[in-house]
Amino acid sequence: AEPRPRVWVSQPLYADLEARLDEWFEVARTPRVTDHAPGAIAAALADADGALVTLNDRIGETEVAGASRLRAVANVGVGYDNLDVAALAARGIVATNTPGVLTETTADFGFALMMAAARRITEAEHWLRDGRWQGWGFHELLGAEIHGSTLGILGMGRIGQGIARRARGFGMRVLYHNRHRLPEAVEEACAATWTTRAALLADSDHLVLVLPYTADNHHIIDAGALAAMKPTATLTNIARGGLVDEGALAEALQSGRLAAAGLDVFEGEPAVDPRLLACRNVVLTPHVASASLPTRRAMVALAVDNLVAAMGFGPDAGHPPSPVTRIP
Ligand code: 8YV
Repeated sequence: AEPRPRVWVSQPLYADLEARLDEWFEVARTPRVTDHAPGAIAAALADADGALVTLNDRIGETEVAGASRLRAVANVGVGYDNLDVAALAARGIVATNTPGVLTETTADFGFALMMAAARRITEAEHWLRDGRWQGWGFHELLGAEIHGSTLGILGMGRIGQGIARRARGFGMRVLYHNRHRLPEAVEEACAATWTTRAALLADSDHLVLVLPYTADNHHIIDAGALAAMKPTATLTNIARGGLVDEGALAEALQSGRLAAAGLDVFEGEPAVDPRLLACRNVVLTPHVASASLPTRRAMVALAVDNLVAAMGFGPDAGHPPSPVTRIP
């Protein structure tokens, strides 16, 4: 009999969902990538026909150079900047992601992080825990308003639209900027108005980043962009750390050029820039915006569906539900 295709699962996910892979494949499992020696991804891919990976796994030219059997890479996550899609496509390797299933959970978190930054929630808690609460203070820990303020959304895809829908219930005015303006019906459904990037920076009281990270938008929020924002504004990033010049942000937060920030993602994560750690007025979380059990399970289930289908098995053989590259 034909040997079964081999797939590599780059870190333990959910055993019951991964078990579906055992129906079709020989499965090679490894501890998470942070434990891998350099070159471990290339070695794991060298004899794999398919792979189930996460944002911990950077897969580019070097990793696929010796992967002569590799046909599909299923990413657990909607963002797939960890994959060099052009390098994969050039070798006919199908790449997939997990859009849709994490939209609402991630939008919930983005809204919470924005509110936490604006209302100084973690700063207030640290203040209390440090024993500085000596009686109710009229002037302590004053934050920025949410209701009646202007929310700016940079990147108006599924998650951005989810945040816009939430903002409506908080009585916010919603502006957005996106390469492509949304159809009028969608704009109406989330009560959001398109504006230029410059106007978005200048007019937002709270700016939220929800755009994919590409070579074109590296450090899209740099010193110049921060200088264009209101000094009373907040910045929230639940997309990718590389969108923000963290040194410039830390300086803006320290100097009072920007009121506060909420960051769930970092350029060198899991390392966090010490200049940000030194700021009081930033809420820092370890890339957890999609972290609820139902959502994480749905992401893995979709990634498994994608991998099975991309490898030519199951009911959707040849038609993975969410490819990011054109299927040859
Ligand atoms: C994931 C994310 O936790 O979906 C994304 O783009 O950043 C997170 O939801 C991560 O991608 C896991 O690989």
